Amino acid sequence: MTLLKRWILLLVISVTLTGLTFAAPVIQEQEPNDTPAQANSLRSPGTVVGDINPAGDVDYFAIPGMGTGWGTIALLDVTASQHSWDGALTVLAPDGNTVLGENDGAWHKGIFVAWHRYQGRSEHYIRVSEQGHNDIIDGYMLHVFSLPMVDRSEQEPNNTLATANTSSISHLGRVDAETDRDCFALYGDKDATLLLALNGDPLKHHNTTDFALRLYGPDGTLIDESDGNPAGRGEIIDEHTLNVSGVYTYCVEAHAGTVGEMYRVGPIYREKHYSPPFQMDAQLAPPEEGKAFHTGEIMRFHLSFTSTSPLPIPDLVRIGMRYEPQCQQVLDSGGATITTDRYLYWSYPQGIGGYEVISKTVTLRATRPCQATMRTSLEMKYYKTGWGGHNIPFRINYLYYLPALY
Ligand SMILES: [Ca+2]
Ligand SMILES: [Ca+2]
Ligand SMILES: [Ca+2]
Ligand SMILES: [Ca+2]
Repeated sequence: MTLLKRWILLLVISVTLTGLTFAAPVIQEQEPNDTPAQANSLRSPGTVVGDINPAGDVDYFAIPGMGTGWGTIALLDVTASQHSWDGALTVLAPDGNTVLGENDGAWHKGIFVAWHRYQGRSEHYIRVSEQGHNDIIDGYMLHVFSLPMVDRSEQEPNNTLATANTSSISHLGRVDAETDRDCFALYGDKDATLLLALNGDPLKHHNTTDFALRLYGPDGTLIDESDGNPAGRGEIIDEHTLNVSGVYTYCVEAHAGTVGEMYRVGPIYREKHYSPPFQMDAQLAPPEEGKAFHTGEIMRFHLSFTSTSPLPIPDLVRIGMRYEPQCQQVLDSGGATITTDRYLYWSYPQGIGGYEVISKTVTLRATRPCQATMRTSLEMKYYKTGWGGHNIPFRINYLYYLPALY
């Protein structure tokens, strides 16, 4: 597959991804759901409410496998239960048997599993039960997220808020010494919710490191932390609502354990994956609103990308434009770094700086009557994501249709 085709494929995936919201309705479990074969279907992201009742009940939920580039985070909230609060949560492979992740740690509402990679596209299973199988949970709520896993490596030095790595969707890192601290920065809007999840043993190496996860606000003060789980387990900061817009930093530390053990960490922002804020605009300079271009006429296509956060966007960023070669001829590509028979791309292999503005103008000639659409695209490799962009329809007509003269 050519690079371009891969990018287009990635873009298609990403456009679907960007459409995800957490607005999916809360569903109620339907018994019997005691085996993988009886599992209730659950959308992802999704929420289901149910009971472990009678004692010994187990509940299976089937979630769509998203491929090995994706992973899952699940949280079991048992605070509504009048009986046991000892929930157990297991993520199972499509065979319904292989355990991918289990009880990675406790949070203040129950138990969670974080950042387990799907085995493929077949259905996977999430199992809810009670830890001793000897009590009831009368009211639990299970939240499930499916997210791309990019596992960007941390880049040292990143020990301070000032040297934090730009947060991607997920990171693999290691605490190299007891004094090592790994920080990741993201831009958050006021009133947005942030969930931070850390898997303390992503490679299943029986880690003995006791990790801690801390969140710092734009003014550098500690605003939330999770450090309650034992060695080899995860940590989670759930649904933290951001008080102001600005740069938030989360840091991973270890206060005991084996030097060099790895963790996986990443944010869920507004109930989906995080990518940086930006604005993209496009305009086709037409003669007048609603009027068509004439053959031979010059068409000017303006597009701009504006980063609206102070954080740099690392790694390859590619801005693109599609035109219609059947009726448009490119006279000036605006310095495009890649041109094909239908697309122009401007590539920024080292990424884009904070608040950077990129503006391009492409000059074309209308060559033939047609009705078509120009389109913009944006790809950000660091976030394994992109954006479908604008669709700008246009028409090109002959100069005049004269009535027949007799
Ligand atoms: Ca049940
Ligand atoms: Ca059941
Ligand atoms: Ca490190
Ligand atoms: Ca570090």
